[in-house]
Amino acid sequence: MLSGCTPWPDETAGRYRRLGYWSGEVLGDLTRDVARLDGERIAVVDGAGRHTYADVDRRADRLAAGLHGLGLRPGDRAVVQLPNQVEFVTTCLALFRLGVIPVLALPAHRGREIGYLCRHTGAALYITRERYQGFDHRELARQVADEVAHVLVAGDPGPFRSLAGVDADPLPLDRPASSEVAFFLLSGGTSGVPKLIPRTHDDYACQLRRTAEAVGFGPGDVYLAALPAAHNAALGCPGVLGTLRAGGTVVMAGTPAPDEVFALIARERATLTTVMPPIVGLWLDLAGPLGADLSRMTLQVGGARLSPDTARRVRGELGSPLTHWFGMAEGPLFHTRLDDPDEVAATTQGWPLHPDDEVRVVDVDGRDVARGDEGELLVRGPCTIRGYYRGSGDSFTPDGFLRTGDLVRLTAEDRLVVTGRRTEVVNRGGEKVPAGELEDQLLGHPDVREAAVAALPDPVLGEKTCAFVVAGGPVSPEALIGYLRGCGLAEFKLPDRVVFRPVLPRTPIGKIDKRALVASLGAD
Ligand code: OOB
Repeated sequence: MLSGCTPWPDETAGRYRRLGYWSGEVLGDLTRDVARLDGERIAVVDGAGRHTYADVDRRADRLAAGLHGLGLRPGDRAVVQLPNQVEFVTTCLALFRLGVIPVLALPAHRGREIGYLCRHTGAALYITRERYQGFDHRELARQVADEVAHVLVAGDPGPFRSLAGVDADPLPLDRPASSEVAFFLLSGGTSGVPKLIPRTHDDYACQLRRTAEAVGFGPGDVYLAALPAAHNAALGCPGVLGTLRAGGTVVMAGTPAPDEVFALIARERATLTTVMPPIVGLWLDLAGPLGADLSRMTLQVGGARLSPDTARRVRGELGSPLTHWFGMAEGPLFHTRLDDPDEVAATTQGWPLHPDDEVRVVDVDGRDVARGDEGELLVRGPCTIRGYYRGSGDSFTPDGFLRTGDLVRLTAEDRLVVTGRRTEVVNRGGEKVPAGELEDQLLGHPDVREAAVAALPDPVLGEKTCAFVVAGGPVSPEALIGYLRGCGLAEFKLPDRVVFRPVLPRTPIGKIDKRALVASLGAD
């Protein structure tokens, strides 16, 4: 396994293989069979058109050969920042085939995150697109150009190399081992800078297979990618990669904005999509007025707390089947079944995805709590990683359980109910803002003496971000936001509110008392 990553113990890996959970499949092969047997079938629909399995598969082979010609070799890393377009798929497939490991950045990431990812992974390559949602990504490319050997740009490359121009006759390439790292996802649940999550071919193929089974997804199905494909929820639950594995069609939406997606759902007859809770609320409000019929599309909802009331409205008002998911990029997945009673989907996150997932709920001392009591969720299983890339801190127990940082309880039927969080992350409707990362950035401002970031309740997003600041000079909220933007922080990490305080309250052991800070807002 790639150095810096933690393999599963031999005995466990052997068992997962013997039981067929890990079947030796590699992700570069996802499109092979359909491309050969039914090549004219549509694999991907995006703003540029309809792309067949044969086209996608051929382009991936040619890109892999072109990258090989640039000197890329198995085990190299490539930071990939592509929005929902066919190049996301062909690039990932090409890298998988070559054994080069994509590091999947979100389109919203900016210089700070991209620079960190390039440095931390020692990436040889940065792949992006010319501009997206008004932002010129070649600007980012300029900032990281010294860190990587090559920059490839989809669209007008400016001073860089064009992604489309990397093209060569296919080469015979060694198939990577299925136990090897296929790609890196970014953590959403941990505090501090995003941790890198090495997902192997074995564990991810297992996830793709089981998630497709869970939602009854097959070759006749059409998946609408409304969230960024680089996020685990849209990538592989079954998402974009699981759809290709099943022989279905992926429809790439640029954004989950109702006017764009409602038209796509109707035109392409989408049968499944994944969204985060605020989008469900938006769609509920606008489907009627915009005359959209979503009743033939299953809604897979997860990423943040889904209010029971919103969940109850889905079947009644949209007529769509609803499945409620708890997921993490690290691998743990729980979900409600499509034949569960509506109330189960409204009030729980269901059962673990895999029959061999081991689930514990523990107190602060790591002891199992009584069923029904709240504690931290620990998970171990065939789709859950055993360590982060280059440093796991105390995120895993000595016997390999991931400490999720989420507070949960189990119902009498062993279904999961998420009740809160132990780690300091603000969950803005599914977009995760690590409090520590934002605090560190704020403290970099010369006029900020102390900073504490906390979540405030929000009717739309569930939570929003509030920065409490002790100023050491004349500084305004607008100036601080401008400063943070200048640091190259992704837009979704900028605080929704900045509040100045003369001092920050402390707990008896001297930690900043964020609960008291949030409570104090009511008194303003
Ligand atoms: C998904 O993955 P991440 O890695 O962006 O975020 C994981 C965190 C969890 O630790 C938890 O705090 C929160 O997101 N979360 C939920 C939730 N689902 C995730 N909190 C409350 N209720 C839920 N249903 O967010 C993700 C990955 C795959 C599928 C779905 C979501």
